[in-house]
Amino acid sequence: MNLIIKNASNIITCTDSISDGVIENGYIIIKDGLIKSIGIGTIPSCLCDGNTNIIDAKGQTVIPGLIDSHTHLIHGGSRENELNMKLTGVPYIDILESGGGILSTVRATRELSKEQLKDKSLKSLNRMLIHGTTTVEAKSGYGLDFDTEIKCLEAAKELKLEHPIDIVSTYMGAHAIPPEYKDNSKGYIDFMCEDVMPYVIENGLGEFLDIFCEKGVFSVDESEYIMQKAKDMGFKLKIHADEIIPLKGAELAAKMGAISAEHLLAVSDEGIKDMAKSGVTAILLPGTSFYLMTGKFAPARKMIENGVRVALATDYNPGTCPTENLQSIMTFACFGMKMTPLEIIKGMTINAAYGIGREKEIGSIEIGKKADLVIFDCPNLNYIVYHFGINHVDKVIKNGEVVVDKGNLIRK
Ligand code: IZC
Ligand code: ZN
Repeated sequence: MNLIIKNASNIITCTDSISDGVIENGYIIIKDGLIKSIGIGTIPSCLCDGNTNIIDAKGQTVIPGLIDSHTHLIHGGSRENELNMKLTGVPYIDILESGGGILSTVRATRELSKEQLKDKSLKSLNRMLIHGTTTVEAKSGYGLDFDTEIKCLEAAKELKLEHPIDIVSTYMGAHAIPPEYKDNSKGYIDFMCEDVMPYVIENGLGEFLDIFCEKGVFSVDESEYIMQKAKDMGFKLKIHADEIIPLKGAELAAKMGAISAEHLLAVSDEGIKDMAKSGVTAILLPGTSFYLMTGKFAPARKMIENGVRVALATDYNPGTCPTENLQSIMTFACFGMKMTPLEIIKGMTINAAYGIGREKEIGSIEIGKKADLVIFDCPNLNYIVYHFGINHVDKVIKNGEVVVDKGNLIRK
């Protein structure tokens, strides 16, 4: 079955160019799951045969499927108990150091079976899909021991086959030091490098490796050591950098040739220049900035002015950003970091695609790319960001198939 979207008030193509890429009164023709043609006005009649499903998108805006390029999708439990601590001013790192935070999620994740983790994550994937996300990056890092990390990565691999959303997997054993290795970070790093990473790469369980490079977690030197080992094994690199304390994580990302550096609230001017020069994508997580309650956001405008490619993601996790909804992140990016609606949409499409190495297949409305699209019940681009706190999605199209209609999941 072929698919045509016609009469779209606006199509935001998000092509990798400086032009706005906005087509008014446009159409998109989809064949075999791919974008075949894009145009303005009336569809050439020869293209409408009996085997074509036609969607009239009058009054609506079409964008590429949203890409959530930074999530901690697979985990057990929740952390609403931390809310009161946060309100009384207990810092995030202090909660972690006292055995809470990430470590409380580690305990909850170790308790669940693979099937239970899959059931919980499936609900999150469904929430993502109805809000317009068609591709998601998913990190491990709440198991830390061998069996639980592998259980989480296997759960992600199975979900990828079972759910319309494409999942890109990242091994993030370097998320915290587990209690078994308390005061023995060297022992834990050796265990990751010698026991876990080779298994992950050999079994196709993780394409990327990520590290929480932060004071009290993994130092810059430890991060560099792990990144070098990972690179030698064939992982592509990501890093949680300069989130709370300015440690020069962005500089390290550039030095190591990482595909992305993430968070960057405390990035230095040097770090910004290095990222621009080395082509490291900045993945900013303004939902987390909001949730940390420090009032501080990453300097998105400065990064954009300096030529850094800026992507945006949820950071969906149970501690610092419990939301699967990228439309909420649009609000925080606009009002917290002063990004424009076009910068925001590109941050969740083409720039996010670069952040996960998928820019050739997804992230823009271009001939030959996958037909992953979102139709918002909004007359123009600005409206999507302006009217906040609700779900604007009318339809989601994944690989040329309608998977969400009138805001509801289509169950097969
Ligand atoms: O569970 O607190 N920053 N990792 C690094 C997180 C936040 C997730 C968490
Ligand atoms: Zn994260």
